[in-house]
Amino acid sequence: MAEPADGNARRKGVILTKSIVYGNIAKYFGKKRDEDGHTHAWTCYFRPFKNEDMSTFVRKVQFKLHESIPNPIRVITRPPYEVGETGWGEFEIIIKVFFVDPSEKPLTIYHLLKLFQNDPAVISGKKNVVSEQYDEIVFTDPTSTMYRVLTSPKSMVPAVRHEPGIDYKDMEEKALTVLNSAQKKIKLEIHDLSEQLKASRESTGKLKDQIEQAEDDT
Ligand code: SLL
Repeated sequence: MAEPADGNARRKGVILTKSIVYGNIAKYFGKKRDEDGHTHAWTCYFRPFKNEDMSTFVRKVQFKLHESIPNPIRVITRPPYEVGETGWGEFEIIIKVFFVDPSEKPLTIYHLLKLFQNDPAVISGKKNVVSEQYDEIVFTDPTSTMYRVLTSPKSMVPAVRHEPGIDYKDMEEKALTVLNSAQKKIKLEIHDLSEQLKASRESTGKLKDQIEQAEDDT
């Protein structure tokens, strides 16, 4: 048998993970639509937890919808990996993720499309329903090809959209200032609490002495 080509060789002992989020958002129309009886608009999505470009290692994402929906198998080949539809009912969506290296087994995810929620804000149409899950894809002994694309700077570095007029540096600094002051506040609170703990330990000690004294006296 021929030696596998370099890209197919497995990196034994290597484990790489990618954090993902999948699920759906749904919006109630506020009524049943006359023409088709549809009540909701929804979007089902598969996306990175961090803002990275998953197309470096994802070849395509297939969403298998309910048969009552025209064209129920939707294949999305580039981000955002999502399907938007309208309808009236909930059902299970099968999300299948194919990787750039075909020898990497596709990942199958089952997501229950959620449209309804017993919450007055949702029922009145003021709030959307969001049903999502966080998960991690674990690549064990990835092939050299997968290793390369999973660790490429393009897939690791957050793809921040640099909108003109937005000062990201300033936003980062402000966020850091908030974090620092929160940290200081927590430190102070811990200090206060440990003082309180010391004081109550002392008073417990005193009480114990008093009890012992009282017992001796009887
Ligand atoms: C139910 N078991 O009965 C489920 C099936 C199917 C939802 C729900 C169709 C939309 C369209 C649609 O919303 N199907 O006709 O495009 O609740």
